[in-house]
Amino acid sequence: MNKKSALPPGQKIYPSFDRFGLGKFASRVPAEAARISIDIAGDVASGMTVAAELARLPRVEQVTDFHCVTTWSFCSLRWEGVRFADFYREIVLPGAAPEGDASFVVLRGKDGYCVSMQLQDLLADDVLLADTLNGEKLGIDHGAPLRLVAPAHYGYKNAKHITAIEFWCDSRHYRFPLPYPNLMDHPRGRVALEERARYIPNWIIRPLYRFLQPFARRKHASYLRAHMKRQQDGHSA
Ligand SMILES: Nc1nc2c(c(=O)[nH]1)N[C@H]1C(S)=C(S)[C@@H](COP(=O)(O)O)O[C@H]1N2
Ligand SMILES: [Mo]
Repeated sequence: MNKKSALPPGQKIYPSFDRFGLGKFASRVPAEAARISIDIAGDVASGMTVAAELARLPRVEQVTDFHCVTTWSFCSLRWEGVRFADFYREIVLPGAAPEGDASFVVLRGKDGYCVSMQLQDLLADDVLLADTLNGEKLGIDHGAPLRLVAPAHYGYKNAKHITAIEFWCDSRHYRFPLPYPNLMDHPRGRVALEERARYIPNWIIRPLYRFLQPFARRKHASYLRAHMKRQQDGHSA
């Protein structure tokens, strides 16, 4: 269900929820996305790889809206997974022991994408590591096997295909995968405050992103179709 009221500033409803992202990642559909495995690294006492432990955390279900920085929104998505806060407190803290001020978090995807989040934002109640969307196992289009769901933050903070999460004391080891990374990646990216980018005013960013949106959409759709076709051909061969 999609609704028209109470959208955050500068957002418009798009009628379907499709695979989307930076143009540069459209062609990088991960080949293997069945098995969850997250490397924990950064300024930690000991690195670790998390897999089966996730199943021990309480599962939660939530219905939230999704807002892409390029101004499209889709409302009422039903996600299931575990709270990031539980993952952090039950698994990361005891297992990896991050340094006290390691609050600059970098999430990395199997497609090479990466994005930063602040630890305080990740610990919010509505931030999930999700493996299920609308009652079905996450597909390759929406971030299989596991993705971040942070509804208060723009889509680009919601990393898909998560393969590593790093806890750093500063941003030295991080570069957002766009030219001018320090402009296009807002340190927090909160939707309600329209934190789309740094320094550039929203009256410039909104029309620019609105213009670019259909190109990114088409590119992502066409590589997804090619991927699905390859898979089908592979299975029937
Ligand atoms: N790994 C990865 N995560 C990503 C992206 C990406 O290209 N790769 N794109 C981001 C952007 S810009 C958006 S809007 C959402 C899109 O999520 P969807 O493909 O499930 O619609 O994923 C975000 N997370
Ligand atoms: Mo986005």
